[in-house]
Amino acid sequence: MSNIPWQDRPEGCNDVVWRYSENPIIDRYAIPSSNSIFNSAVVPFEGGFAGVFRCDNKAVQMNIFAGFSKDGINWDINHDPIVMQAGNTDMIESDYKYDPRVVFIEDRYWITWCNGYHGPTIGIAYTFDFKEFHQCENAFLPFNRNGVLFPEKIDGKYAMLSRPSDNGHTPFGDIYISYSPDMKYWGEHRCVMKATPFEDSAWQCTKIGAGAVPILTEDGWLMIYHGVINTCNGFRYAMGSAILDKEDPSNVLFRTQPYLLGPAEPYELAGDVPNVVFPCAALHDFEKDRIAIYYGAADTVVAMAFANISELLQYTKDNSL
Ligand code: BMA
Repeated sequence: MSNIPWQDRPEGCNDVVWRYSENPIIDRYAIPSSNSIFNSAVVPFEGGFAGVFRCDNKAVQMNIFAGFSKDGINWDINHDPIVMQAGNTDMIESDYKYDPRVVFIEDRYWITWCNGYHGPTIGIAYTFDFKEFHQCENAFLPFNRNGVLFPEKIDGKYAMLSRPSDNGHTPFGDIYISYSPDMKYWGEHRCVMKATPFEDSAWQCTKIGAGAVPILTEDGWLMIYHGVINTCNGFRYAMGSAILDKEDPSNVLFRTQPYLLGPAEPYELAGDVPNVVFPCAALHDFEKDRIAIYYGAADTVVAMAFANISELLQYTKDNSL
C-alpha cells in the first residue's frame, strides 16, 4: 500500500480537519491548455497514485484528464483528455465531462463524473490502467450531479450516491442512493439526506452533494460531502461529514452540524468561482489513523486537507445534527 500524503496538524490548530501548508497542490495552469484544474479524484495505483482531473481549457470546455504521482502531491497530468472507448453499451454523447470521482471495486477502477447528455447526468467508465477507458451507460436521466460509487457492493449490488438537480446552477439538492446489479441498470432509489433547515445549519441549507468515495469504518460509512448556502453574493460551498449505516446507507447515523472546512484561505476565496471548497476524493490509512482529502478550491485549483480518522469519526458523532 502506498504511503498517503501527510502533514501533522500545525501547532496551535484545534480544527479536526487542517489544510496542507503548501496548498494549492495543483496550479490552474499546470498543463498547457488549462484555464483551471480543480474538483478532481485520486486513488492508490501501482505503488503510487493515479487520478482523474477536471481541467477546463481556455475555451472553458470541461473535460477529464488522467494523471500520475509518486507521492500524491506532485502530479503529472496528461496534456490530452481521456479518450473513451465503448464499455457496456454503444458510445454515447458526452458534450462535457466534469467533477470526476474514482474508486477501485473488485478488479478495476471505476470513474463517475457529471456527463453532458442533454444536460448534466452521471457518466460511468472503467479502466484497468488509466490508459484505456471504457465508457458505460449513463446511470440516470438528466439532470443529476455528484455521482459517487461505494467501494464495495452492498447486498450484492453496486451502490451509488447522487444528487438529482436541474439544468442550471441548481438552487436545491438532496443526496440519494441507487443500486445496480451490473453497472448498467440503476434502481431502488432512496433518499439519504436533505439540505438542512436554515436555522439548524445554514452552511448546508441550500443543497448538498456527496464528495469523496465513502470509507467503511467500524462506525459505518464515513461520507465527506459538500453543503451550500445561497448568500446575497451567490453560493458558498463548504465541507462536512456524515456516518451512514453499514448495511443500509440510506440510514444516516450522524451528520456534522458545523462544517469541517469552509472557504477561508485566499485560494478558496478568490478564483473563477469564489468561496468554493469542493471535496472529490480522500485517501485513507487505518493503521496510521490518517485521511488525506482532495478538494477543488474556488473552481480554480486543487488543494489538500488532513485529519485523523478516529478524531473525524468522534467529531462527527459529537457534533451531529
Ligand atoms: C457545481 C459544479 C461544480 C462547481 C460548483 C461551484 O454546480 O459545477 O463543478 O465546483 O458548482 O461552482
